[in-house]
Order: sequence, then structure tokens, then C-alpha cells
Amino acid sequence: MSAFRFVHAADVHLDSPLLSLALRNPRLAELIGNASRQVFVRIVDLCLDERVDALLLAGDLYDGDQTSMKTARFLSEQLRRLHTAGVRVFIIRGNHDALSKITKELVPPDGVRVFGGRAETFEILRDRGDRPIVVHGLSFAKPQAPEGLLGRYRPPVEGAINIGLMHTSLDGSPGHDVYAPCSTADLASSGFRYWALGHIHKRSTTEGSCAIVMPGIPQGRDIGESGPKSVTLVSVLDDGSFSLDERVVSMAQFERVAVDASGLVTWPDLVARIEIALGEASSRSASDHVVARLSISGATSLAWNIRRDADLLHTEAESRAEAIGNVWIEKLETDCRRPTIADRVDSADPVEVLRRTMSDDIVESEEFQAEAQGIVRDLLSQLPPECRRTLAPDDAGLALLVKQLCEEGAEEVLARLAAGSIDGAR
Ligand SMILES: [Mn+2]
Repeated sequence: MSAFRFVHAADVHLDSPLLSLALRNPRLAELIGNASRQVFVRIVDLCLDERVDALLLAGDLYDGDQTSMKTARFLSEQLRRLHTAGVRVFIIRGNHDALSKITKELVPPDGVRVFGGRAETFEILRDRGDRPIVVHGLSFAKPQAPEGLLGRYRPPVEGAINIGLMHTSLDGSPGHDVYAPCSTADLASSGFRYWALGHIHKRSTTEGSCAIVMPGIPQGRDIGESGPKSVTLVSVLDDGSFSLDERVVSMAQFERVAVDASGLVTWPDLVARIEIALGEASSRSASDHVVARLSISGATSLAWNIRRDADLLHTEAESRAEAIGNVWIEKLETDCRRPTIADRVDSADPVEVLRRTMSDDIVESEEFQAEAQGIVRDLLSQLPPECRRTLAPDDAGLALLVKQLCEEGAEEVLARLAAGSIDGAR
């Protein structure tokens, strides 16, 4: 009895454009820009190293319209490596690479099966006496798939181990478009042994008499796709028993890195604390690179320096990240405040007195509010209507906007005044 082994991946989104405007660092943009290809090479390497029988790709292999001949050529080269090693490839198309969308494609080598817009089955020839393996698949014909697809699949083949590929948003999550909706309960009772799913970029697995696996995107593209990313190495025995092995393949992982600046009084101490946090994120990382979104918070007398010199701190963080190696700063967010009276700061501090005067006496007054609202109204009238509606949808929205702008303005003024007086602390 020999095991049938395969790798299941989905949502590779080859050569997808960079989503994050924060990737302004050209070297970081290059790293993330090439990562989808490098990760696909890793997936192929994994198939060859593990000598698997097949690779299953459950949709959105291409990102869509941007697909160029270079992408097609790259993919063709990689598929050929698998073909040469005798690894079969099963591909379905998802909403990004629906059959109607991808026209510039090279003829795949033998052994690569791209399922069409009608459900098909494919039996894998095995040694005598081995239980048959039947692979089922169905591609998105068009980018939209509002109806569930499960009913269109062929029934499971009796006596065989049935494996299905499906691109689906499952039960869906609020606020997201629905693609081929389907419940895990329906999949579990379908008589299939393994469902190789794609579409949702976050990994999830359900094990039991039917294994339902959503491997997630193998390489995150922005902070919304944070953490290590993986594919699944599956081994199935003739008695139907399965083993699922998550294999991290991501080149770079996005991570939120929090730095608590509470109590810090000198700039070098702050930089040192940032370096420690980045070093820890790097040691925790399962990928080669960490792309960090630094978030600095807490009550510190450096709050105003941080606010005024955020660009300098960003550069400091980048330089520390570079010293650690394979660590990048995607963005630096700061939400620090000066220690308040409760934190035992001298309430006679003139800057503190000025802050209270601005926030309690001036900004709160009706005359000031009326005048500020007039200025903001004038500015808004010069913006396109859609911007106006987003910024201030109604009178209450306008009042809120003015309040926020005043608070930020007051903090800016104070930051400049206060940081000037304690620059010596750096
Ligand atoms: Mn999709």
C-alpha cells in the first residue's frame, strides 16, 4: 500500500501589483514585488524535494488583467520542471483568473490539467492494487460566481478516494463579495475525502471524515495579510487516512510590532527599545524577511519629539532594521502622549498650561468653533463633491472634522514648542 502525496496551494496571484503605497522603499518594493514568483518556485521545489505525486492549485494562480507574457513564460518554465519530474498538476481558475479573463497563456506541458467551466473528473493511474484516486475540478468561467458550485460537481466515485478542487468564499464574511458560496457542512457531507479550496487568503482547516483545507495566500502582500504563509503537504493512504502538514513558504511576512515607550526619557533609549522589538520580531519570524509596521505608544516625555521628528525616527528604525538584517519598516505609527498630571508631571509647566488653555478654553468655545467651521467650509467647497461627502457627510460630520483638526493643530503647535525645549535630552 503506497501513499498518494500531493501539495495543495491556492491564491498565488503571480506578479500581482503592490497593494501597499507604504512600500515606498524601492528595495522593499522589489522584494515584495518578486515574492510571488519566488514563492511559486519554492512550491515547485517542495514538490520535487518531497517527490509528491501531484500539485493542486485551487484558483487565482494569476492575478488577472495585468498578466503579461513574462508571467506566462515564467509559469510555463516552472510547470515544465514539475512535468520533467513526473509530478502531475491540477489547476482550477478563480475569480481573478477566470477562463474568460486569461487569454495570454502558453500551452501547458502534458501532465498539467486545467479544468474547464464544466465539472470534470480525472482518475490518476496507480500501481495495481492501489486504491483509485479521483480528482474533481471546476473553473470559474467568469469573474463573478454568485451561485454555489457544489451541486455542479460530479458525485464521488464509489470505492475511490475523491479529492475536489473548488474556489469559494465559503459562507462568506460580511462586507465581502460572495464567490461560489458553500457551507463547510455541505462539503463535509459530500462524500469527498479532501476538499482543496482557494479564495480566502487566511488559512483554515477542518479535519474529520472529510478534510476541508483553505491554505491561504502563500505570500502576504500587505499588513492585512500578516504572519507566515503556507501551503499544505498531504499524504493519503489506501485506508483513507490522511496526514496534513503545513509548510511555510513565504519569503517575507508582514508583522505589527508594538513598542511601549512608557517612561522613556531619552531619544537613544527609545531607539534601543525599537531595535529590541525588531530583533524579537525577526527571531519569531518563520519567513526569511520581516516587514514591520511599527507602532509606538505610551506616556513619555518624548511624545512631542516623536511627533515632530517622526521622519527621523522612521529613518533610525530603518537603519536598525538594516543592521539586524532582513528586517524592513513598512510604516511607523505613533500614538504617544506626554505624561499627564496623573503621571506626576509638573502642572505648572508652561507648555502644559498652554495645552490646557488651547484645548479647554479656546477650542471648546462657540465663537472659535463657528469661525473654524467657516474656514473648513470654504476649504471643502474647493474639493470635488465625493471628497466633501467623505470628509464631512453632514453638519455633525463637519463639527467632528473641525474638532479633530483643531486637536491635531494644537498638538502640532505644542510639539514644536515643547520639543525645542527638551532637544537636549536626545
Ligand atoms: Mn479568489
